[in-house]
Amino acid sequence: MNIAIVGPGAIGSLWASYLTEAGHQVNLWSRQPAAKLTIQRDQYAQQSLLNNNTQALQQSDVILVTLKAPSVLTVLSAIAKHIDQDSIIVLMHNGMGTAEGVNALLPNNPLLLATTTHGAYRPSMTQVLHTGYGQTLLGAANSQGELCQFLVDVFNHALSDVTWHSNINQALWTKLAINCAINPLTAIHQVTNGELVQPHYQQQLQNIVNEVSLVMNAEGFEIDVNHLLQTVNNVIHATSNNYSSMEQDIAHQRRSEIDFITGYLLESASRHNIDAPYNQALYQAVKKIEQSW
Ligand code: KPL
Repeated sequence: MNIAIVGPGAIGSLWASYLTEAGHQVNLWSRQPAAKLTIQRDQYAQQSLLNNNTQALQQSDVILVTLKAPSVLTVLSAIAKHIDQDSIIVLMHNGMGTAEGVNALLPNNPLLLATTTHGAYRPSMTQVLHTGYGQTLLGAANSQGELCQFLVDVFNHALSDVTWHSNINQALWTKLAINCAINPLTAIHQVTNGELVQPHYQQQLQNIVNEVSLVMNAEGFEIDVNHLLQTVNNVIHATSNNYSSMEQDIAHQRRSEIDFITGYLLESASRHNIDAPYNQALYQAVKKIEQSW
């Protein structure tokens, strides 16, 4: 297949590399001006891919968007004129709230949402390291997307384990809950995920997760608060040496995904008339840091 990767950061480069290896014709769309970009994954041979080629983008059967949530609509609006209405759009990022805008921008395209637990790290512009094997879930965000379940086989063949989720929003909400718990705390205190096992953080995690589970229940997802807290703690243990993406954004004075993580939660809480003071305080603390730059 012809596959475009829009926003080849760590996760995008990882998929670009595996999809190329699986025999697909992969092209990139990035901030870099070069007509070709090189990707070298782990110890494998370099791959040279077309970059910012409007014809390749137009001919793409699948457009995998691995941009961070705050950039998704801006970038897709800028390149919408080069996107064919039959191209399947797949959004893969932390946080929620971009699908509505993309559906409005490209109403005829099949739209899928994905979430992955693969770990990837980009030590330089041309290198990507696959730091942890994980799972990828894929599901439809519009009726045309419901017809694209076959993509599971395409992606699974390139980088397993990929499964179809008939209610992808439920999976995305669980990932949102994990990010609401881990990301703002690690960003504000500039600590690794593993630091959150300390008792004073555990109390805060409990408060955050209590509020998130109220909102999730109001959204129609039956969620057990203790189970959710356990899931958060499992992720903290599994990624204990990592700095969360929000920690890294704040450390490098880059705009974080707070509006699409805690911000998204707070919007939903307010729609359901639920008070979420702990999450509200974390949201404001992260915003205050961003505004101080
Ligand atoms: O998704 C993550 C992130 O850093 O954004 C977690 C799961 C918290 C891992 O660090």
